[in-house]
Amino acid sequence: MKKCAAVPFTTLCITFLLAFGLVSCDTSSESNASLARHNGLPLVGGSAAGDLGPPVGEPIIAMLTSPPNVPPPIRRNTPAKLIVHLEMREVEMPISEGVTYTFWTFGGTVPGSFIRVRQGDTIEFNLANHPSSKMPHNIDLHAVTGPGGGASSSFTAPGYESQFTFKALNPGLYVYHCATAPVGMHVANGMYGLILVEPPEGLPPVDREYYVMQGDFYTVGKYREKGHQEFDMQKAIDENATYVLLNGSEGALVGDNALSANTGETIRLFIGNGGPNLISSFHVIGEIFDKVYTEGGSHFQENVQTTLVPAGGAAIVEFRVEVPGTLLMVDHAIFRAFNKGALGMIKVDGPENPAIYTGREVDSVYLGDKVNDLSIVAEVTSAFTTTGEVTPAQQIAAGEVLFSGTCSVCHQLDGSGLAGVFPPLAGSDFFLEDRIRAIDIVLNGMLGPVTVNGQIYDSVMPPMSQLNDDEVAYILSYALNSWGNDGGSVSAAEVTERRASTSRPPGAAQ
Ligand code: HEC
Ligand SMILES: [Cu+2]
Repeated sequence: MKKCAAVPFTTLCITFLLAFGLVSCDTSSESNASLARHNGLPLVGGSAAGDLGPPVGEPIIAMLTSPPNVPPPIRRNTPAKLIVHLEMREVEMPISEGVTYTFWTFGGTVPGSFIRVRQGDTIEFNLANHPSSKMPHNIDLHAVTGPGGGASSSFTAPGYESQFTFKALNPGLYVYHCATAPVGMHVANGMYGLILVEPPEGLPPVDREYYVMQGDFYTVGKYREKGHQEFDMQKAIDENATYVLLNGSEGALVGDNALSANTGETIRLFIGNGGPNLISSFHVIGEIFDKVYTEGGSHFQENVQTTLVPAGGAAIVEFRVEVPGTLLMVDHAIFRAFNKGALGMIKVDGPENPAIYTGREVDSVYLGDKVNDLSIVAEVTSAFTTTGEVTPAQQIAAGEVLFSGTCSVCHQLDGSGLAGVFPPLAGSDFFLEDRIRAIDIVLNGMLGPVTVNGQIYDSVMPPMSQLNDDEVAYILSYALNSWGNDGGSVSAAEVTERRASTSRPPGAAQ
């Protein structure tokens, strides 16, 4: 016979007694019931319920996938012995257009290979470190019950392999990461991924599943500064991220790499956050999450706009897409999306559904320079770095892309401005009179009255000093040679000189 220990429970028991005239307070049957249901939700029983006995049948080699792909759902109804082979490699890959970084990876990608197992499975984990690696690495899987999550059994020098075995007791979506000192540095270099432990009955069927994981990156050079970039330990300690990325690169989920779906389909995203420092306010512009398995656990919340994904945490989000167009996945800490790269796309195809939404694309409102092909900007810059020369035509082509993403919101795509508010650049006597002054305006902004073609404008242009010197040169060269303007060019060296000899207003990027 159990006792009525806690106060609210006592109250409950008393109510129970009064209602049914019972004399004892036996809750043994009730504790079973409360294991099954709590506030109307089924409980899954935690790790105590996760040991489904010894593996049944021959060992199975686990199928791992690279992001954004997810292995197919598990159809077994018995626990198995699953053999995982994962190789750690240090690889140079693009982090942005024209920018490379040496990532440390699980399986050659950032995030690392997706692992899918079933609750109760016994997992033999084989971790290899490629001979070309410079560092030792290991793995801490948050799905492991045991000290270090496997880290202490998996320390692996270059050219070696290690093995440990664990039973996946708790269902859920879990982060794994390297835990070799300095841990922060290994994580910042991309050493994380997700492991899904499916409940025995599996997850409800959906039409598409994808794998998206955020991470913050710290480079010595500024955002989009071209060439190879090194890790910056001080920026990492200061939590001053240069890039915040979905799937390890600015281009990973945009343009041709966008995720795809058709109207009427339900999408499930396995969202992770490797950190090392920043939490993610994960949001899809143009959708509402029908379900969110908060923090990757067993219960879902419904009808959610933005879900918080902690560093070293995960979430499963599901939504049905009703109308065609491009959905944007972002960290809604929004400067990260538009100035640090935390942006991905889902292209939804299908017939318009004006009863639900009348318009089509969100691209022009939100996307800025991502509508266009930024690779042209990178190509021009790297041509300059290798040959020391950029043709005027190349400069102008790169400038057009950047202008449309940066200046056209105010000065308009055709440079005509907006009467009384934004002065024109097309045929502007003021602009064409002094191209060096134009550099200063772009870098430092402009305020107070200015007369352009006889019209007075008295407004504010914010400084655009977040653009690098190449970018400012391309934009101004494009503007000088467009819309009937009479030509000329601006060089990156001239921008460098003006940046050094003028000062930005307080608060502007330097
Ligand atoms: C947020 C709106 C906005 C953006 C974006 C913007 N400008 Fe301006 N720009 C203005 C305004 C407003 C003025 C006039 C400021 C004043 O009244 O003192 C101006 C003035 C100018 C002028 C001098 C006046 C003229 O028309 O000749 C130049 C040159 C110029 N901008 C270039 C650019 C370039 C190049 C970019 C992109 C790198 C850019 N601007 C981005 C709003 C903007
Ligand atoms: Cu490592």
